[in-house]
Amino acid sequence: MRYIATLIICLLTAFPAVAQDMAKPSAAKRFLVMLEAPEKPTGINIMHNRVLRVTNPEGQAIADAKIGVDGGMPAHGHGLPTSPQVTQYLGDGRYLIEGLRFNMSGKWQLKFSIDAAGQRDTAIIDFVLR
Ligand SMILES: [Cu+2]
Repeated sequence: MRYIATLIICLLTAFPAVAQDMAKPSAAKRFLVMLEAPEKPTGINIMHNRVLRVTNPEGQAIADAKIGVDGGMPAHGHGLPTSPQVTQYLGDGRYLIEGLRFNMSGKWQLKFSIDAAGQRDTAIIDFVLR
């Protein structure tokens, strides 16, 4: 049973759907990022907001980070159809991202550049929109 559960978790985290929390270490492992599941289900071409939580590797919240949001579909060679921005710090390491919209189904990436407490790093979250 444990083997099957682990297998399922691996499959889900390899290509999670957009509707669940997605967590990942940043490229140089300076931060952990978690893109929280949307409050309401989202779909193709729906403008929505998301929350990104940033912590240090020990899980402590990072405040006062400068966060850039970029992304696109690598297989299609195009970027995001909008220019999402972090507009608000919500406390507890949580940052509000406004203006996200994905205009087709398939494999997407969101790329975050994080600048906090003299440390810079980037994090990529991959997911599939169906
Ligand atoms: Cu595309």
